[in-house]
Amino acid sequence: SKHYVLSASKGCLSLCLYLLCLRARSAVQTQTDWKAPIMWEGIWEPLDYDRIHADNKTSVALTVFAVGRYLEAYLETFLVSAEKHFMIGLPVMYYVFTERPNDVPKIDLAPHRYLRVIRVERHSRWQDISMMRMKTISELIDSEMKYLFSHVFCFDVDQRFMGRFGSEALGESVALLHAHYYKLPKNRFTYDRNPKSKAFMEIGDYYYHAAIFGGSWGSVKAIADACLASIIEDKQNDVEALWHDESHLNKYFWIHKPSKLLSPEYCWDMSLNRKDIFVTRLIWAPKDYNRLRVP
Ligand code: 2GW
Ligand code: MN
Repeated sequence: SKHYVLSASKGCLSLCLYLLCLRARSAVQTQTDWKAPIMWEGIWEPLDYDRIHADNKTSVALTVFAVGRYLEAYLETFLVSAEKHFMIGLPVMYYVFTERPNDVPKIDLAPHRYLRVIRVERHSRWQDISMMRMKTISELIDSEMKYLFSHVFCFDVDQRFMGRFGSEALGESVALLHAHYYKLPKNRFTYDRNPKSKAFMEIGDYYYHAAIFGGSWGSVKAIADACLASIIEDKQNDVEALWHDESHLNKYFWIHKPSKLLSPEYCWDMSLNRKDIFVTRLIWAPKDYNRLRVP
């Protein structure tokens, strides 16, 4: 029948597109050995994900910390660019954590998008500013986010959205491949190698970047709680993991495999030049360490 011909030709077209994508993406791994997808441009269809998540009434909480000089340096660019690219079409709440709520810039938000500012104390050591995010995230999930949002995504602030960062990135637990390590052999990964630290690991699957992680609120709560417990135990033992919360996150995802991986397109360092990066969805903001890391 006519219908059959139509769907057959549609099937043929999809097959061709599929093969094209496979060819285009033959240089990168698109699935882990535990069958989690690795989201590279070309292997997924944006509208499929958008429809499913709209139907499921998915809603997303984004957490971002802007403490000390990071507030003026990065927050406005982060938020304004997120309004252009992050989870467009879904309800979103930005949770901004800072010690100076009054200095948070006023941003124009699209309908169904909200921003909440939450005061946090400013830890004197930057390592603690970074690590203790896990405590704050866990507490806020418990007191508020779990009642309002299906998913939670946690971000570093020193970055800028440049392209679609949409519902395809959502999953039960989501980890990000670090731009500097996805091409390197495993023996170059900078896991914590000190047996005294709870983050200690000898081998792993990938090197994940703590600048972005997410998942269902339950999964993110479990991630934050486990990392926090390890961080606290390290403090009691007077050790600190090599890359702080990132080391603990890598240990967690080694034991609890993430259900989805994001390619480095989702957090790219523009000073690198790689042929397999077809799009940049988010890029690292330049860092002026001398200015930012003095107290
Ligand atoms: C952090 C380091 C040195 C000086 C200041 C800060 C700092 C961080 C700060 O003064 N204020 C602040 O709000 N932060 C927050 O912590 C902010 O959200 C920032 O993006 C996040 C992590 O710090 P960051 O971006 O300077 O660390 P990176 O880019 O070197 O990130 C990786 O390693 C970190 C641990 O050392 C974290 O795991 C981070 O998630 C990783 O991306
Ligand atoms: Mn960062």
